[in-house]
Amino acid sequence: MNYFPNIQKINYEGPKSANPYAFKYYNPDEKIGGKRMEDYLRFAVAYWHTFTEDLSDPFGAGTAVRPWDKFSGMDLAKARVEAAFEFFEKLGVPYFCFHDVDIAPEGNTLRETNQNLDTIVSMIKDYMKDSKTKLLWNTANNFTHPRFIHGAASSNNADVFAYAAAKVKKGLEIGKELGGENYVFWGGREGYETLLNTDMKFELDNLGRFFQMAVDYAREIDFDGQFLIEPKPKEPTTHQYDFDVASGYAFLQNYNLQDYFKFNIEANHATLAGHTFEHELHYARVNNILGSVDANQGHPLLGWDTDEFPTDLYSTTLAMYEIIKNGGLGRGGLNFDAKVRRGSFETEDLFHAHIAGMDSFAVGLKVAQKMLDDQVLENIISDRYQSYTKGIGLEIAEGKTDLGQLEDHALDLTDIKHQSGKLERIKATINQYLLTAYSDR
Ligand code: XLS
Ligand code: CA
Ligand code: CA
Repeated sequence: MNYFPNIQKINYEGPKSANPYAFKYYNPDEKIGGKRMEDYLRFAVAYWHTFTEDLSDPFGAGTAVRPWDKFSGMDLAKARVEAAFEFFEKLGVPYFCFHDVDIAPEGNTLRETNQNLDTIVSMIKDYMKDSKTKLLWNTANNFTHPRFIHGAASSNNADVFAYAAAKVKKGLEIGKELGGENYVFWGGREGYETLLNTDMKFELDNLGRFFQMAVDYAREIDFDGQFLIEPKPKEPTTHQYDFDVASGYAFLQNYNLQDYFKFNIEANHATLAGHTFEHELHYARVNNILGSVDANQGHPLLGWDTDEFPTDLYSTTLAMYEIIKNGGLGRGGLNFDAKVRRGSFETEDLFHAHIAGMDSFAVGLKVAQKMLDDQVLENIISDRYQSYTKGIGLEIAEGKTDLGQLEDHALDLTDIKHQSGKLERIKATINQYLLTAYSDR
């Protein structure tokens, strides 16, 4: 069946195109910094937002009109696979991502659920044979079902711990079966509402054991996908254990898991944690734990996870700057963990949204590469830290000083010379790069 009969393959037509079904900036074969755009950006479609999301919100029913809505149960799951591969093909996207519950309905028991998964996974595998779209990552949804009311691996209930572990086991097997390049752990309910009934230390120890078992099982079945932790500070629980990259990294080091995990950084989770998107990317990059990205954006006026498609060019530029400095994303990619707004209920909006997101990151890539070629921020930063290139500064940087020596240096210091941080000039320069990157066309 043809689910998107009015839409042809989306091609690159350039910035002057008025065709809404064309890329204006994303040109897969164009080389940026010596690499094809497609290979740099490694875009992925999120199965849940694009094929299962109904656009309901806490105050209103779903609005999405989808051509597969007429089906239910396993027929619906199969229709979604057909629609998904048609969508991937038309969008020309190299990757997709899913949770177990996105692709197949749950049965009455986990045994039944796994049978449903087997049917759909083998169907997906067949479709993948004729498709260039690969699996960026899959994950277990250990948060939606009421059994996860008090958490999954951090639940007070051992049966739930076992259930969650069994779902991860199946997820790793599916990842291996479909050649997944990564496997994600988002701690949807791994946190707590109140300390008044919570044994935090025990829950953290259990989480550590849970991850260790996953590491061991991946090794046992020879699954070589990169493990990724996806931090989020709150929502659904008040306090989430993987608050941000820094706290997730401290957790991994505490439980001796740091060699097995990198991070999947979501823009909207960064801002919920009170950080910028680029802060989280930067922190991960300098610690060599930047794995993959959930490319979306939050709403500046709303305090929750709005998962909007990324259209803010300033943000995509600063994000791509970090990604380029990281040498790319390796096995990771840019997954659109983003949903169309409730008012954008038509099927075509799914294409418009992805085109907007892909074009926005393509612009970010191009502008960031140009800034790096010209060493714009590098020159500003090295100039700003120049006091550490000579004299006492050089000795501090080389670890050759002690407090006594620094006291000798400081006791009679009277004129400490500062230089301006020049923030406004820097921002004006970035605007200039943003506005001129395409002026040669
Ligand atoms: C929810 C998360 C989730 C993860 C995968 O906020 O973003 O969708 O990416 O479980
Ligand atoms: Ca996410
Ligand atoms: Ca989110």
